[in-house]
Amino acid sequence: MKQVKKARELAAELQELLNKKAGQIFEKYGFDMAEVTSSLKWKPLVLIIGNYSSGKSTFINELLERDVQRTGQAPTDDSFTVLTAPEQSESEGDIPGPTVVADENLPFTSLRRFGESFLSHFLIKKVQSQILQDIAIIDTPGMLDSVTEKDRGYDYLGVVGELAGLSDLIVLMFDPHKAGTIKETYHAIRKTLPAAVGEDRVVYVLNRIDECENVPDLVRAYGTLCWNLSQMTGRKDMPHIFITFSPVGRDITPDLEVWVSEREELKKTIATAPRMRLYHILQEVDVKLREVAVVAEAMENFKSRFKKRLKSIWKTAAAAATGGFLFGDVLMKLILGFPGTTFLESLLNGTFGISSLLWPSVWALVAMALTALYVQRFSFPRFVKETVDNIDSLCKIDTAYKGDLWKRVRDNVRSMIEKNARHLLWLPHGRFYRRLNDMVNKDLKKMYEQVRNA
Ligand SMILES: Nc1nc2c(ncn2[C@@H]2O[C@H](COP(=O)(O)OP(=O)(O)OP(=O)(O)O)[C@@H](O)[C@H]2O)c(=O)[nH]1
Ligand SMILES: [Mg+2]
Repeated sequence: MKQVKKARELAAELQELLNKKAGQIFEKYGFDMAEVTSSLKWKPLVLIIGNYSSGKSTFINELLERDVQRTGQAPTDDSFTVLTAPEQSESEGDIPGPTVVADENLPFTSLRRFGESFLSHFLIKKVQSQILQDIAIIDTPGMLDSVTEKDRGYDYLGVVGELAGLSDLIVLMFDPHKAGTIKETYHAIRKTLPAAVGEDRVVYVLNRIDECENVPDLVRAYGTLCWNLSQMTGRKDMPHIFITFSPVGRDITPDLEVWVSEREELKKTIATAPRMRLYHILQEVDVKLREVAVVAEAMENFKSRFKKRLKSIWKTAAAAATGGFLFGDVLMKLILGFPGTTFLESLLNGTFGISSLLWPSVWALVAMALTALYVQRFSFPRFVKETVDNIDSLCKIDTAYKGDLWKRVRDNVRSMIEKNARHLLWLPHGRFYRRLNDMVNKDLKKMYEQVRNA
């Protein structure tokens, strides 16, 4: 409870910091602050996915200390159910999918794109329960090898990926019978999860181990799961796998007794979701700020390169203006016979007066104006085109991580320069860059520290 309160305070603090220090910069570069802060909405989410009948709903009922979700040996759930506690004035009940995704105060609006057929398999279930005051748990239909997308009528893996992106913890549940390759599981982990979320939010569970006949049987199931996971995730290290079973209503033999505490550990891990959420928000904000900082850096390069080019153009312009000043009227006199006495002549024969400066000044101004026109009409557009054609030269990539950041923002930078090059020359990109870096290195670091101690 204390952790939840702390999490809320920190979320508010982070929101304020972002608005105050980065709001203006995001706006100038056309980034959507709401995209970052939308994850601050609502409760921490725990997503439970896995094979059918691996015991997802049973585990949820155990967490809620109530029989809320239906359980059974055959594939039971065919819906994505978000379980949460009702607000103080509300009573228990269901909210259908279309209403859920239409509610801007909930984080599920992005699920609208999965269509009617999905929405009829999506709902919020409000249930009185202590744990649901602080977190929301999503129960999902089990993964089945034989079921194709067409049978389901919607993009199941797409939905899992989207929900995984919103979630703070993702529990991936297997059971000993199906620890082998399950194509859908494979796709969900390999393709959707790592792209949408970091590996640190995935909790692996080998469930129903009471059904193993003996220890060798369990070791084999565990080994198979490890092998398959390493194939799927491509990780060199093995993540911790919780080895558990549901003790409710079962005889706990001496063999099984050692694993009871593992179930408790798993439950404790679920309860850390609020703190995990803060980590994730901080990670997301961190990445976003670094992305925008890369944009600022590229823009600063764009601006300073143009300044350099302008400098050499102005040198020529100054020479042209001096030439115009000294010899413009000489040329005029040669061609038009006018003015009678040129500026240089007036200096030599001692007739110099203020009026002698008239034509030299006019010619100097003409030279300057022509240069300005040249820059405006030819030189600058050419510079913009050259930059756009060679956009990667704007960012110095010294680490693979920076390369990734650049890849994500490069198209934004290109289109900003194409559309708004002139305006960009007037923005203080260097200052923006320093402020963003400061936020990452000082403010966020301090917040990471606070979360760690929360
Ligand atoms: N022996 C044993 N049976 C379990 C355990 N956990 C769940 N079960 C049983 O396994 C069956 C499937 O459990 P569910 O909780 O419905 O599984 P699920 O993963 O929600 O299944 P779907 O909703 O169909 O994907 C039920 O009959 C449960 O009673 C366990 O740890 N050990
Ligand atoms: Mg179920």
